[in-house]
Amino acid sequence: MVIKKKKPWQIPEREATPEDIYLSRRQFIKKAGIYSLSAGVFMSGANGLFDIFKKPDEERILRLPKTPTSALYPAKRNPAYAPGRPLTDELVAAKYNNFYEFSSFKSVWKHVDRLEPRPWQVEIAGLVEKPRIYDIDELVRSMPLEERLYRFRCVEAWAMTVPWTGFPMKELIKKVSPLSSAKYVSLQTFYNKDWAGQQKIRFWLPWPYVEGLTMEEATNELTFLATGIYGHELPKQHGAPIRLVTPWKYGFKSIKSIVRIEFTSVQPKTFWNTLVPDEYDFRANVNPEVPHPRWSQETERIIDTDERVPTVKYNGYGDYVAGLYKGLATST
Ligand SMILES: Nc1nc2c(c(=O)[nH]1)N[C@H]1C(S)=C(S)[C@@H](COP(=O)(O)O)O[C@H]1N2
Ligand SMILES: [Mo]
Repeated sequence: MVIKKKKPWQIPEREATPEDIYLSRRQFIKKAGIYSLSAGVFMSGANGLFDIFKKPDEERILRLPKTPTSALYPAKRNPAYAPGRPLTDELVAAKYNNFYEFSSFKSVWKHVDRLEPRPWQVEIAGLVEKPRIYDIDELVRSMPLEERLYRFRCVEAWAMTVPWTGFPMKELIKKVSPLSSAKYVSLQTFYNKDWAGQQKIRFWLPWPYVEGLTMEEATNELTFLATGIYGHELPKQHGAPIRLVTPWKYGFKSIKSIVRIEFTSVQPKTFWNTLVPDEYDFRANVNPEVPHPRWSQETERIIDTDERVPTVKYNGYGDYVAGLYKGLATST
C-alpha cells in the first residue's frame, strides 16, 4: 500500500480559493494591461500556508461580539422561503469563508481578530431625500428583525443553507426615500489596514470591496441585510456587523461588513468586476448554463456533506426574481 503523505506546502483542496487567482499582483497587472518592470511574484496567502500546522480552536471560531443589541437574537423565523435542503452545520459554515480583506484561504476565522464591529456606523448617501449616518445598534433597533433560511451559492461552486437574521433591504430604502434618479445602489466594506492584513499587503487591489445592485434588485423582497446567523449576531468571519445576502446571485455579491450604502445613477464599479470583468459580471445570477471561464457551473458541492447536486437557475429563486431580467440580453 502506498501512503501519500502531504507535503507541508501543499494546501488542502478545500482550502484553495479558485476565486482569488487574480489577486496576485502579476496577474492583476497582466489582466489590467498595465506595464511594469517590477512585477514581482507575490507570496500568495503565506498566512494560510502556516494555518495547516495549527489546531482549530472551536471556541474561537464562534466567538461572538457582545453588543447593545445582542438580546434581539434569536429573531422570529419567517416560514416563507423554505430552502428544501437541510441546514449546514454551523461550525462548517463558520470555518469555510471568503473574506479577502483577511485571507485568501477559507480559514478566514483565524485572521479576523482585529475587526472591531463596535462602534460601527453605516452611512446612507447619494441620490436620497434623507441621507444620514446610522449607528449600527440604532439601525438594528429600528428594523423588523426576522430569521430566513436561504440557500447560498458561491461562484466557486460550493453551496450551503443557513439561517440569516436581519431585515429586508427595501425596509431601509423606504426610510431614506431615494430620488427617482437613483438607478443603482452601491455598497462598500470598511477600508482599514490595521484590521485587515490583506488591504495592507495587497495594496494594489481596488479596495475597499464594493458591490452593487440595480434599484429593482435592491428592493426585491429576497434582498436581505443580515446582522445575524444561526440565531445570534454574525461572527466576524461572516461579515459582522452587517452584510448583504442576495440568494439568487453568486456569493461575491453578498458584501460583508458594510459601512456605506450609496444611491447612484450609474452602475457602480465593483471590486471583482474591476479586477476580472470577464469572470465576474455585475449581474452574477446563479446560472448552470453559463460556465465560469475556469470551471463549470452545472453542479455544486454542499460544504458539510461534500454531496454534488445540480445547480438550479437563480439558485431556485426564479419565482421571485426571474421577472427582473425578462427581455434583457445577458449571460447571467
Ligand atoms: N467585503 C467582502 N465581502 C465579501 C467577500 C470578501 O472577500 N470581502 N467575499 C464574498 C464571497 S466570494 C463569498 S462566497 C461570500 C462568503 O460568505 P460567507 O463567508 O459568510 O459564507 O462573501 C462575499 N462577501
Ligand atoms: Mo464566492
